[in-house]
Amino acid sequence: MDSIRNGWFSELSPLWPGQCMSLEVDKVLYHEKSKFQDILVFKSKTYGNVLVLDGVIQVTERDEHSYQEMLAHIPLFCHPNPKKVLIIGGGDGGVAREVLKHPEVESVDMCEIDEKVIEVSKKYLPTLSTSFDNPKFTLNVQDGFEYMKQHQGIYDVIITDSSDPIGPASSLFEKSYYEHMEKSLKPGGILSSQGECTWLHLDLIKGMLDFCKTLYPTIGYSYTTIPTYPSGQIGFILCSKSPDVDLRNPVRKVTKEQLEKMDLKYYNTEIHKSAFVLPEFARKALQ
Ligand code: SPM
Repeated sequence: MDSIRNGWFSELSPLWPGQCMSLEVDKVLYHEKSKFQDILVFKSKTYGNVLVLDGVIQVTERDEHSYQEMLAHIPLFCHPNPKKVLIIGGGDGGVAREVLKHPEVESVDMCEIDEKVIEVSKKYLPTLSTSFDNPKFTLNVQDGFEYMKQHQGIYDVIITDSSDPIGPASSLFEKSYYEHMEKSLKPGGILSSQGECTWLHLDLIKGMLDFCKTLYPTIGYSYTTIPTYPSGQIGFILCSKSPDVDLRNPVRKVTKEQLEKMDLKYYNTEIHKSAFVLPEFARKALQ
């Protein structure tokens, strides 16, 4: 396997030229090609089990909560009463785990195109894939575009947990995808999507925010820190169909009791607010 040499996995990609994250490998647990992508799971020396798709780190057990919590809880705490949630992608189950921590949520539909990712995550990432048997949860192994065409005007929150814009997820970064989500959301609905990294993909992010502005009255960009994603951070595109939603100030504030009960390791109300404060180079480019 090219990505593992001398006991180290290295994440090489044209999306982050001239740099890469390396993790020391303890043991390769799984390596197969699915219908859609190359799937690798290895046990690392210091980050737990690691899921890699087409050579790119998706999840490590040690830091996954930073991404999954922020992707899920920012839109959910901004919605006054999120009952019906759709997740596109997210086959490892981590985002569904977070969404189902909200007692207001009555149903979670997930649309994941690659069944193998789900199968492998159930086996090797058991702390993420906790929701597949939850009675509120429904899995659709299907293309997200097709699914949304058949399910319009019904979701309070749509979360897109995708890989990067190369390979099976590339269409999820295009305007037509955001048009589909706009149609599938209820009035007042909110979306949150994997929004890449300001250190690496400022032009892509700017382009996405520009087309989002033409589709939604409220938009925003926030980010989280995460050691095993390139440059140590990843962002989120947020949009609401309501002009009155303040994405930076959650309408529902998480209480001390909820922090404990929901087992939140990264998200709190202060970090929600500060996640929208961008460094000057990014603020200038994206304003
Ligand atoms: N549930 C976790 C799935 C991960 N989805 C996002 C993966 C992104 C990996 N690449 C990050 C590149 C950032 N520029």
